[in-house]
Amino acid sequence: MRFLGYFRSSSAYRCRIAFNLKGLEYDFESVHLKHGQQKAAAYAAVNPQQLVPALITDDGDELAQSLAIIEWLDETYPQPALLPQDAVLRAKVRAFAQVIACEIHPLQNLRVLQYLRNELSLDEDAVNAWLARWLGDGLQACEDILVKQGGNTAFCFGDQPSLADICLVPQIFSAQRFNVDIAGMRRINEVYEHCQSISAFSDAHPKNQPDFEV
Ligand SMILES: N[C@@H](CCC(=O)N[C@@H](CS)C(=O)NCC(=O)O)C(=O)O
Repeated sequence: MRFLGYFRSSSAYRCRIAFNLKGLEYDFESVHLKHGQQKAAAYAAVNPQQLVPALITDDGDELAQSLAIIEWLDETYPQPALLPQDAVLRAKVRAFAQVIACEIHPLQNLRVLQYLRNELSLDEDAVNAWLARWLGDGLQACEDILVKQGGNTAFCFGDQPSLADICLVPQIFSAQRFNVDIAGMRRINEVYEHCQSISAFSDAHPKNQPDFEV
């Protein structure tokens, strides 16, 4: 498998955690987002949306969208399962993942921040206020969902890692990176800390990637 990503991309980070949880090897190719390599013809031919990550399977199929890639991995390499057996719990895990992937993450994406800075001419204070608002509100919703769920398991939705944890950990990394204050969100911080103690999560951290830059 060829995995095309970038160390700081939280969508790629999700996939790295999934690979690690399943013990899968892959060939990594870095797509340098700050250098605009996602817009180069070679990458756009793989993913016309010009966003990372992308996965090229051993059969040559080209997959995009981190949640679709992770579900493909889960269907192709079923152990350990990343979605619960129970249909209701599975829907809750998917909903939580989508809160992050569909509602929070798109508002912090590089192209969105570039638009705010370059086309709307917002200064850094305004951009930071944008990030604090949308990441803060979004992660507060994640906190409230997990508290409502019971809030007493090792991972988001039980004692096994799932797609929910795979999405939560990179999103908390992003909040830290953008200096969004989430200190009062006890439950998501607790799950994050627990995940950091597991090598599948810690090895996937951006600082441990071959293309890491300060
Ligand atoms: N929903 C997509 C999001 C992909 C995405 O937005 N990737 C970001 C990095 S996390 C990207 O490639 N940004 C490049 C840009 O904004 O130009 C997924 O889950 O894969």
